[in-house]
Amino acid sequence: MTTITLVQGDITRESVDAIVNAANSSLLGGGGVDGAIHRRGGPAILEDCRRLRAAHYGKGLPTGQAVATTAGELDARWVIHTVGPRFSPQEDRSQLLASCYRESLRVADELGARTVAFPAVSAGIYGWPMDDAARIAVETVRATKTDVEEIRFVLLDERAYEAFAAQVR
Ligand code: AR6
Repeated sequence: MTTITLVQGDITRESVDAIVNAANSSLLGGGGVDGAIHRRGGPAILEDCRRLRAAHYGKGLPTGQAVATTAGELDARWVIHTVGPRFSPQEDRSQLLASCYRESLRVADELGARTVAFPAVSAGIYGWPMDDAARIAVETVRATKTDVEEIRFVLLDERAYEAFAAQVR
């Protein structure tokens, strides 16, 4: 049984087995939640990202995939970095966004993580409309078979929280 919970706040303050990062394919950090995770988690996360890049992702981590690193100084064991698609009004990229959630849960299962915190992937700098991002997130995790016991969506502001709450209700 997997439970879905919602929290309004900063994901870097959560205590869970794994925190999911809305990264970019370079894995070298950025703004938004990515910037916050690297700032608060410290340099060990970037060191791990650089190692992964050198070993496997010289061309970048493809959109829709996920990979784990240490969580550094965060109150978690791992950060799972996933690359969301940029929103496009011309092209339906929702399968790529769904893939971020599926792949992150697959990596979480490989690690043995039981509690996983997700931000609203792609719904910030990548421009995805929040209601649609919330629908895809909740529908996808509900449809994914996983050993994760708690999937916690951590939403920075009230608007995002309400969008997810409308899907979970
Ligand atoms: N805790 C929880 N949610 C947060 C936090 C936080 N500390 N900070 C931001 N959010 P974004 P994206 C929310 O832009 O759209 C980066 O530069 C934010 O309000 O972080 O997938 C990467 O390197 C929004 O609702 O990620 C990529 O280049 C959600 O998290 C690019 O941005 C996602 O916003 C990825 O863009």
